[in-house]
Amino acid sequence: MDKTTRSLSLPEAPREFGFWLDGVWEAGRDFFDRSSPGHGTPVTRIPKCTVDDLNAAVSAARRAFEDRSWAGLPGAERAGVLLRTAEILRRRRDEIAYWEVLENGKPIAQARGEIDHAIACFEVGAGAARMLHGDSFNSLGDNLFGMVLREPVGVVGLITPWNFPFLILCERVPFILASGCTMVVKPSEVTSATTLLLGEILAEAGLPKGVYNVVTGSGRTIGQALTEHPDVDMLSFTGSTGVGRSVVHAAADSNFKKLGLELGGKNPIMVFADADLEDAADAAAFGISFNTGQCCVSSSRLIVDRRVALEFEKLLAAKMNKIVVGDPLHETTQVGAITTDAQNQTILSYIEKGKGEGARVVTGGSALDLGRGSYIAPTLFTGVKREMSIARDEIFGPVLSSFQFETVEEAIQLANDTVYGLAASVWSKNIDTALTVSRRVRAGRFWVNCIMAGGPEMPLGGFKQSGWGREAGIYGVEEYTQVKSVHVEIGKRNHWIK
Ligand code: TXE
Repeated sequence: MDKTTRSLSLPEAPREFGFWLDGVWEAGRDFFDRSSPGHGTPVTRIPKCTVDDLNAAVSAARRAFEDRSWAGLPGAERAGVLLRTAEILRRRRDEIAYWEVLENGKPIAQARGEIDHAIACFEVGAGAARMLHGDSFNSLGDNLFGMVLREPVGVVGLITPWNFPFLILCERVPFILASGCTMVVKPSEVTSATTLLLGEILAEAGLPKGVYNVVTGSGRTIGQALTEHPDVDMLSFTGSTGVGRSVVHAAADSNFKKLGLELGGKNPIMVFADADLEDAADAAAFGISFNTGQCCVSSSRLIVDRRVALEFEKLLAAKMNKIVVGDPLHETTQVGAITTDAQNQTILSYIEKGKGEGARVVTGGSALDLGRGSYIAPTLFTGVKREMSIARDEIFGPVLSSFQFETVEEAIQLANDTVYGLAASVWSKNIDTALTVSRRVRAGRFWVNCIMAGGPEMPLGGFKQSGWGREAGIYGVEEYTQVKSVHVEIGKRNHWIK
C-alpha cells in the first residue's frame, strides 16, 4: 500500500471513548477494540455497556420527554438547536469524516461528502421543526370544530448499522428531534465513534440534557434489550431483514411500540435501448461500487434490453475496471475496504456461489491483495438465472448480476421479482417508458436517468420486505408523531336526557 500519497495518518494509539448519558460522557468499564478495516490497525476502544446503562439512558430520555424541556419548546427554538448543530458539524467535518473512515473503511472524500449530507439533514430538520403542524376540520357543522394535533411519540430507540454510521444516524436524529421526541441510540458495535461524538456536538448546540443518549454494545445484549424495553414508545431499526423480524417480535411481546424499519434491498437498475448508454454504464458502475456495495440502495441487479446488452456490458466492464480501489485515507480512492471480516467472507462466498451456479464473471470476481485490509474487486456477473442466489439474496458487496429483457412488461416483471422494494433506477429517453416503469415497479425510492440522487427533503424507506415507514423530510418528522383528534363543541349542548 502506498503510504506516501496519503495525506492523513493513522492514530498513534486507539482512541478510548465513553458513552453518552444524560448530557455527559460516562466512562466505560469494559471495551470493544476496533481496528481500521482498511489498515488492520487498532483505532478505537468503545464501551461494552450493560443493560443497567441502557435502563439509565431510557430513564434519562423519559425524564427529558416528560419535563417538556424539549417537546414544550416552540418549533423555532428546536430549529435553532438543529441549525447550531449544522454549524458545529461544518466546523468539525474533517474530524468526523476521519473517525468514520477509520472504523468503516470508506474513502475519506466520500466520508466528507456524507458529513455534508448530514449537515443538510440538520438544516432540513430545522425547517421541518418550524413547519410541523396538524390540520383542522371546519366542515363538521356550526356546532362542532375539529382539530388534528401532531404530538411527539415520546422516547425513541434508534438502532443503526455499520455501512453509513453517521449518515443513517443523521437521516433520523434531526427529524426525531424536530418532532419533539427524545431518544436512546444504539449504534453498530463496530462503528460507534461518530454517533458518540454527535452527543457532545448536540450538547454544545444547546440540546437539553437527556434528549439524546448513546449506549454502545452488541446487538444481542443492548440492541435486544432496547427493542424489548417497555418504556420505549417507538423504535427505528436499520439493518438486516433477519434482525428486523426479531424486532417486530420483540415489539409485539413487550409494549407494541411503534416501529420504523429499513431493511435489505436487491435493487434493479433498468437500462432500455434508447438510454444514453454511456451515462447509464457510469451510473451502474457507481450504483454497485459506491460504499463497496455495502449500501441498502445499491443497484445490484442490472436489467438490460437484449438489443444493447452486449454493448452495454462492455461499456460497464470498462468503467468498473477503472474504479480506484484502495487505501481509504488516500484522497483519490473511490472504493475502500470491506467493513467487517464477516461481511468480507459473505461477499466472497456469494462470488463463489455465482461461479458455481454457472454465472459468468465479466470483470472482478475476487479479493484484491493490497498488503493489508480487506478489499474486493467490483464484480459483474452475466448469464444470471432468476433462481440463483446471486440473483435473489442481498449480497451487500460490489457484486452486480445482469439479466436481459425483450419487452417493457418483461423488464417490470424482472424488477419486481424480489421480496424487497427499497429502490430502483430506470434509464430511458422515452417519457412513456420511464413513467410506466416508475409507476409499476414497487420500490420506495426511484431514480429516472440518475442514481442515488436527492437530498433529505425527500422521504426514504421501502416497500415489501424492505421495511415499514419513511425517514427524512416532513414525512420523516411525521413518522415520529402521533395524531390526535380534538373535537370542540360550540355553543349549548343538545341534551340527551330531555
Ligand atoms: O446487520 P444487523 P449485520 C444487511 C446486509 C448485511 C446483513 C448483516 O445484507 O450483510 O444485513 O449485517 C443491531 N436486536 N444490512 O449483521 O445484525 C446491531 O448491533 C436488536 C442491511 O451487521 O442487522 C447493529 O446495530 N438489534 C442494512 C444493527 O442491529 C440488533 C445495513 C444492524 O446489525 C440485534 C446493515 C438484535 N437481536 C446490514 N442484533 C441496510 N438496510 O442498510 C443485531 N442488532
